[in-house]
Amino acid sequence: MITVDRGPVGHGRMLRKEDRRFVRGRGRYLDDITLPGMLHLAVLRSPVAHARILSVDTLAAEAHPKVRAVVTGAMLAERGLAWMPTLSGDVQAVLATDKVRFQGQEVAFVVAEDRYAARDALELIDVEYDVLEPVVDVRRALDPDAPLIRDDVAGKADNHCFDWETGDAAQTAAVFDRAEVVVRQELVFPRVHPAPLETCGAVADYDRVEEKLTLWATTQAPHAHRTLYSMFAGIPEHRIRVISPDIGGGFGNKVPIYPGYVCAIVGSMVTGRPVKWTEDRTENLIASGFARDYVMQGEIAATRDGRILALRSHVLADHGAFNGTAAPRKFPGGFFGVFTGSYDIEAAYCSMTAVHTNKAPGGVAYACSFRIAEAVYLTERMVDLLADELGLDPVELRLRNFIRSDQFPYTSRTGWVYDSGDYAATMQEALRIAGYDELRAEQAAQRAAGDGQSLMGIGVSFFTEAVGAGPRKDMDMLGLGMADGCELRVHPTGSAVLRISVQTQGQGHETTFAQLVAEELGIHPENVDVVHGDTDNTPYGLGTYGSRSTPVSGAAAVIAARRVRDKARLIAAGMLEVAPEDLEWTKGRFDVRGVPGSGVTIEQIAMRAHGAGDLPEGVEGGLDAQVSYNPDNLTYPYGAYICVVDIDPGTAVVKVRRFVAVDDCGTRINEMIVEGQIHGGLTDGVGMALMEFIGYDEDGNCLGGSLMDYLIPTAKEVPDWETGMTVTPSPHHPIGAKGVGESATVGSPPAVVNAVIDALAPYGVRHADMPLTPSRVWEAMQGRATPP
Ligand code: MCN
Ligand code: CUM
Repeated sequence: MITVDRGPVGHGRMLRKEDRRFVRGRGRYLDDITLPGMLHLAVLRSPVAHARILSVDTLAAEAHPKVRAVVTGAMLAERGLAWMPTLSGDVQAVLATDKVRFQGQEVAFVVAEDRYAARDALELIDVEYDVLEPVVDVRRALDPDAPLIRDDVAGKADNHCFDWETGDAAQTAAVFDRAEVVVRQELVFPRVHPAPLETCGAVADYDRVEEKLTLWATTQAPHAHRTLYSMFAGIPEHRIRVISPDIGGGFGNKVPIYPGYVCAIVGSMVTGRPVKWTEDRTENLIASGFARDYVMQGEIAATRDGRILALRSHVLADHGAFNGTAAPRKFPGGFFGVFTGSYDIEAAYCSMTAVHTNKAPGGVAYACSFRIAEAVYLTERMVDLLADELGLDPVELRLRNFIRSDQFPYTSRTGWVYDSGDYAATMQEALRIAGYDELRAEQAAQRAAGDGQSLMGIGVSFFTEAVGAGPRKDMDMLGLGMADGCELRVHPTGSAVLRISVQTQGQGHETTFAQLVAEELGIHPENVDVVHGDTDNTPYGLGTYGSRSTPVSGAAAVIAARRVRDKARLIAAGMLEVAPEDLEWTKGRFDVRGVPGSGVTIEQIAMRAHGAGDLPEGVEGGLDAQVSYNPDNLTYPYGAYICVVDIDPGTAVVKVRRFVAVDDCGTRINEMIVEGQIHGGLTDGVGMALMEFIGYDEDGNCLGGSLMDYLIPTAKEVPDWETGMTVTPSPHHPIGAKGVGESATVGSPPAVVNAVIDALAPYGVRHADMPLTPSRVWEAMQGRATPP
């Protein structure tokens, strides 16, 4: 045990506890799990985007000497398991029975003695397809003659998925009618993929004697998954244990339940042996949860002198073949309604039409804050377009329209209650770090010199997120309320174990959650063990996504520690024979008020709580607390980002020269971890803005099926990040912390795009869609619009 040093034991920069095992290669990821007698599962996937299945012949595969089972959709259908519910109330085929609806869709699976045999046997399965015309272009999905994708749904006659709206249409129209200036632009946020380093996988072990299923799975939400497996497969919930081991990145990709997990479970039930399934890179990219894929019509209304009056947008959303989006039930468009952004405006309205196409299901993944990434991109591009129209500096236009610090809590025009903020201060800090005026002067000088060697662009974005879903009255997933829990136990010797319902995929929870408890109890974070990712050993909660761990489970941890402290006070009072009110807490000890050193430490109290002798009247033994936290509201982190790019006019290659990010996520538990989150998110943002893209050809073939085609940025493509911070605590979180895990991914794409468009101003370019690859930038420089 670490000796207690009452120095800065709580919040602050602290090296990550989990890195001890990660940097020594001692992490235990899904693929490290090997059980005696374990079999391997491989999935046969559709080579085409849309086809009727005429027949599936598995005889040759079954005859393979190492094959133990071959399962088709028809076999699952007999057990009522061919279709499973998605997180947004649609259904998705586990294995196709009638048709395949996207390239890469699961058609059959093989369980064999080893992975190679399983893969080989896939080749022996003969599927006869009657290929149908696919729906690839989202804009044509609702055409009267478009092929019908979801003929599995009774009565369905078109590819419509859902409609949704928010804001006041009439009031917004009235404001637009009288506005002096209106700017319109279509913006495409293309389909991208979270592409975590570790792909998805599962090891299922069904014990036929105990009738108990143990499932190791790459899931960001083990408890929610367990409940859904129970509801779907009929296994009693207490007979399912879901373990989420070390995870090599989730980024939203590991929120949904994928057919592969279900196949692994079925495979184990059928063979009576443990079964492992792991995706390869291509399977992950073409068939698991994508992100974005929004075509947005943006409109912004303002006065001539730069007062933003209203925002309006229509979104055409591509949800792929099945609506596999993970979003709270009442929010089919996620939190896109936060699209009024950081501005105090008079009116706003958004309508959304979501459609099905012959593409992989998903929709919310990749550090999205439930579609706020799309919303921020829309608004921050529209504000820049307006600044251009008005001839105003984009920073000046933003400063004129920010919600003022004295307006918080601020209710947005679409009904979101922003908890706290001082946007102007954060913007000013970013301007200071960037040296904004000097940058503009340098750009002006470059343009005046007109040597054509390089095109410098400066892009600004300001974002507000809504993270920490969420209050149970408003938010649930498939009827499960979005609360999260924790359980804290202080052992007799004063060390502690904290069991949490959220699950780290790299965010460092084993460190930051220990720090939360350490700060409240005055014990060293090294003496607080954090247990997560195991439904048998952690309290119930909905898991990690939407940057909700700190706002929800983090709050639970603080409250649990404070309850333990309250109980410790009673025990200390008994030990010192004084009234509890006469005790004074300083980190790690209770002393008699005014007499420092007179009291007892938390370790002494812990021993007493478990030890011999009487406790005060009414106080139970032990020093534990359990909390399920239902947040009052979301938290609203925000930030100001400034990006400087240089474009080579000869090759149209964009180089990101500098990137300044000033984030405000309220109180920071561990500044170093927060900075790491921001560095990662900024890298994501540069990737989306400049290179990441899941495209399809006209036959529905996925063009982003490998990391040679789906480009993700490396250290070479990104600059040294320049980060800064302001701290505006959340008033309703027990330590004032807001989530931060997605902020930089959400806030940075518009800064990069705004910078590129700014650089191209001498060419008269007004807009070009992401990803701004050299060819797209080149097209824009030639006056050609982004090809669809
Ligand atoms: N933190 C802090 N102070 C704050 C806020 C957060 O010290 N005021 C710390 C937290 O304690 C936690 C980390 O920063 O260790 C992120 O916290 P939070 O914002 O609560 O987000 P979550 O832990 O819920 O993580 C989810 C978020 C999401 S939704 C995606 S997507 C994403 C992201 O985290 N996926 C990631 N960052 C990722 N980082 C890694 N390495 N891997 C992923 O898969
Ligand atoms: Cu939307 S990606 Mo994160 O919320 O797991």
